[in-house]
Amino acid sequence: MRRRSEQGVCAMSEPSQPGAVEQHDAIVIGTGMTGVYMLHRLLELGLDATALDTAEGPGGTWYWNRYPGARFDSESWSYGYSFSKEILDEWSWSEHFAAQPETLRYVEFVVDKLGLREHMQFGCKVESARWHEDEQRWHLVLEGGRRLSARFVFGALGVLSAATPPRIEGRDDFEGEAFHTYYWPKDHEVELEGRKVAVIGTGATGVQVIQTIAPVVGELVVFQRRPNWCAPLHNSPITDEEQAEIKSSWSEIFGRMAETHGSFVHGVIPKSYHETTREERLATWEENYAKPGFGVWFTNYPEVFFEAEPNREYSEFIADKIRGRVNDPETAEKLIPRDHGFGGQRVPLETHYYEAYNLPHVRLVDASATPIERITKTGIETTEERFDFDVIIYATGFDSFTGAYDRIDIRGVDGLRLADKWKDGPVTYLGTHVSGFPNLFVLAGPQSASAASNFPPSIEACVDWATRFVAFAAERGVSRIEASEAAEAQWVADIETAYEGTMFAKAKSWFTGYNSNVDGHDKLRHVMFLAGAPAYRARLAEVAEHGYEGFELG
Ligand code: NA7
Repeated sequence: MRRRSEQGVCAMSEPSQPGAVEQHDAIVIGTGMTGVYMLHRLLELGLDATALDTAEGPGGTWYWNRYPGARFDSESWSYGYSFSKEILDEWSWSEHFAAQPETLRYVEFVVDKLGLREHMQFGCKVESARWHEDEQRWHLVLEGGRRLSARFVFGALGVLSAATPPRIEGRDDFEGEAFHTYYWPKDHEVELEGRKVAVIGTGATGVQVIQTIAPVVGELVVFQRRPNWCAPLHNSPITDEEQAEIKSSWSEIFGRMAETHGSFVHGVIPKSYHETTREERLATWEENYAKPGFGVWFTNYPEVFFEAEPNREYSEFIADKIRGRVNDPETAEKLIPRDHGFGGQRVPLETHYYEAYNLPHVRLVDASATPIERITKTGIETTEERFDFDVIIYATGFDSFTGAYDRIDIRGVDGLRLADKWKDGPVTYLGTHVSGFPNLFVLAGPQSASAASNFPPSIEACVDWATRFVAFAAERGVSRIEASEAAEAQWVADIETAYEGTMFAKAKSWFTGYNSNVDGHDKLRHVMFLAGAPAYRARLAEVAEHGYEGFELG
């Protein structure tokens, strides 16, 4: 292991000779929230670490998703890193739910504050990563042929970073502007005013785009295959008094988040549904519907998440809200999900989303009843109608959890391909390691608690745990870490069990790794740790305390 030089620049990070293999102790792939924090911790340990990213700057999700209306659904002040008091003191969020540009600025602020930029390499697309048993090192090849090698590789690829445009015939024929929301153009302003625009997809992204562009465009047609349950965000600016209050309450805020199932500031109602009257429930639900953030989802009676009748009653309460906000009853009914109850899929939070359908130039097309058949030169053709558009926006989601890993040719012991091992769904131990892939840390990814919670606290938990593990390895002279097959099998079995009986189990959404646009992913997979963030952190701590049980250390 190599210590940082006096100037804080890693000797081995300097540009290598043409054809040479750039050597590091550790390589982090990705410079989003996870990669930034992992890189910081590795440098703190004194390792020679570098972070690679395809993008031209840090930020991950917040670098790419520049579509109109992109913003948090978690409270801004609950989303920042908690590890540095200085960062908490120096950064002030302007809104309770910040928009993408501000969040990107936040990540950049953290990167510069921690002096990480010089350890990051942008415009670097990792094409392959191979484990070399003889050297006990990973070898990476970037697009263009550059080669790097490291003892440890940290996948900080994000769970929603492999964007999936729809598989619709004729997509390349369209002569207007068309893009997936993740790849919203950064080099020019997309002209929307007065234009005919189509949005395909009504997940959290589609909802944010639709509500934002509806008042601006000339004509908007939304192609909805299945509706989601949406509820109001109630965003507002943070006043000076609120700012002062937030800044003096960090320990209470993070303390509360540490206790809740999903590391949000919103916890369940500590009372059984069965001990309440309908009047009491309605009063509570009305109150929550009027409050900001995810309380409308999480601050509920526990039975609403697990039992059919309480969930049906709550879903009906929300359905009535939709009926009350959409003028045309037929459109309102189309916007009410029938195939899953409230909370079974990610609940998009919205600002006047439903009211957008009351605008005379906005139309909702039920793409289940009249499916899109093809994209033409001038627009979209369904089984019933032809539409002309200037712009088509694909808000069609991601190949969640495993997609970003599948897109890199990752080969472990004996050339085993990770994409092959994961072809029927991810297989991990602790959501951090994969048997057959030594010294590869899969951070905040499949089968961890990350996506089942407010990301940053879970990211911090994962990264802190990985840091401790690497430090432990360094102290003991351990150069090879591999999850055992038995521990991995048990973890996967536990993950599967936790899905049973939950509302998520049957939902066709990214929560179950479902994606109709990816071969083999049009089935439900077990991709998340659902037993809650506190249980996840406890399990990680337990494994560490027991000398990293379940790992083979060499
Ligand atoms: P989502 O939530 O996966 O939503 C994707 C949407 O795109 C969803 O409504 C899909 O309908 C629709 N879709 C996908 N393919 C097609 C085709 N071929 N035709 C019509 N409609 C299609 O992704 P988001 O980007 O909205 O959100 C991802 C997360 O990012 C979000 O939850 C936040 O946490 C951040 P379907 O429901 O599959 O019928």
